[in-house]
Amino acid sequence: MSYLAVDDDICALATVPGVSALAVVRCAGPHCIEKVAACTSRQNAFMALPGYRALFADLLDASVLVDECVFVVFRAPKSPTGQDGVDIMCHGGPVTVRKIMSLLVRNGFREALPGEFMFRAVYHGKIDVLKAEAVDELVKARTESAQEEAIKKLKGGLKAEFEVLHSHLIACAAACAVQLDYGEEEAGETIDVMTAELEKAYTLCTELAASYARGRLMQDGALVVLAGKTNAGKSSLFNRILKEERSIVSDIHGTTRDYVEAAIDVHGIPVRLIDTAGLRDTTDSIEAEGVRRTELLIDSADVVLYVVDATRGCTEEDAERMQSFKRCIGVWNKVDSPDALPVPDCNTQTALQWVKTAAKTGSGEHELMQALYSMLISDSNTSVVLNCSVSTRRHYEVLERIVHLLETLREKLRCAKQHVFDMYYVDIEEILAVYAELVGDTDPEMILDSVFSQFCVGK
Ligand SMILES: Nc1nc2c(ncn2[C@@H]2O[C@H](COP(=O)(O)OP(=O)(O)OP(=O)(O)O)[C@@H](O)[C@H]2O)c(=O)[nH]1
Ligand SMILES: [Mg+2]
Repeated sequence: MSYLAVDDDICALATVPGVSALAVVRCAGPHCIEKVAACTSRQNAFMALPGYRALFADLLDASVLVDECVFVVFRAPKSPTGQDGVDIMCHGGPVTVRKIMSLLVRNGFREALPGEFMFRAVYHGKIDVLKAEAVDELVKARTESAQEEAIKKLKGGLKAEFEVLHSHLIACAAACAVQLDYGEEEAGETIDVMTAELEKAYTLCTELAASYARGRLMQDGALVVLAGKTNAGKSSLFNRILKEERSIVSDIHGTTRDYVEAAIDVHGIPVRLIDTAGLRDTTDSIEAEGVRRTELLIDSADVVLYVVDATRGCTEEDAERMQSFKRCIGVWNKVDSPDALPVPDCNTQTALQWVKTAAKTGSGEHELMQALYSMLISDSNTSVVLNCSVSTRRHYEVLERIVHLLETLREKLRCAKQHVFDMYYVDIEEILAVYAELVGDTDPEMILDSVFSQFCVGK
């Protein structure tokens, strides 16, 4: 089934499946109002409802009561999708929802594809692609910072940055067009104007592309693994960070057998924090499996917090391990103990950053989170000050293409012995065509997969 089949009636559960006070089953399509009305106890009142009005009625399946619902009717074209629509607010039990979906499908609805309602809204010009992407980002935001960033985009923050880029491209195209129309006397001046506009476009475009590292981090988050030898205090630290007794703590070596994970917010970055089985040679097959899992997690971690028991010190084996990790912070734990040894010298022993902690008292936790944040954003160009950062791969890839085209044109302008303005004009037109893709001002089919298939069903 294709998104482009916009003339059929679609339905989907728009709320999270499961037990809840209410659930919303969303319907859209040219005949959806009469189809839903036909399944209610108040068909005539339903059909007479103007848009954005609600009606309380029984939902019936061949005269058998399915649920008592509130129906909100939307009438084209003043509707969220630009088509007729009905939001069915029913009781939130999964069986009720299943029955309603089945009833709708038997009455001519098709189950919507992910993001299909959004697609229809874009298709009918109710919102643009950038706004649809901002809505998707908003519903998927996992930290307050990510949510606030998405709100900025919803309010046109990213679009404003893109429009500045567009204005430079247009200024460049305009200078070129004037030159083409009025001859070549002022060629030098025109080249200066074009070069200046291209430079501005290039700077902004590279900044936008560079902001993707931060944007993606805020949106997708990071995987952080607590690893180290047994009894180092990994689980104690995990519980301390979570502020709850999630992992079992004991002075017996090998207490944690399988990994335990939790979601935390590190200064706005959504992080999956994982407590793992302590690393040691063992003949116990279950513990060995735990160690194997730890190693797998370490391989895919963005950062490893390698916990060392300060009362036992850092062995060569610890140091070697830590140096083999992509990104690692040494956590010198149990500094509250009278037997704690001095923290190793970064330069001589491990060449790593160490943070001193006492999971037992909470000392050093703040410094650890700060160090983790700094390491996580070390790839992001924080010197870039933009209103919004780019957080979708699609935007990033299109921006990279524009950067490349701008570089090529800049070089042509710089190196040409004789300026061929009609050739430059074709190049600028090509850049503008790629720009149109960026803002979604293009054939909907071109961006279907990369945009709408990522959305939730019911959105
Ligand atoms: N004094 C002191 N004791 C700690 C600290 N952190 C952990 N401990 C103790 O060290 C012991 C081991 O702690 P765990 O958190 O279970 O250690 P682990 O690294 O998860 O151990 P495994 O699961 O066996 O790999 C427990 O008795 C803790 O109470 C600390 O900061 N100071
Ligand atoms: Mg443990």
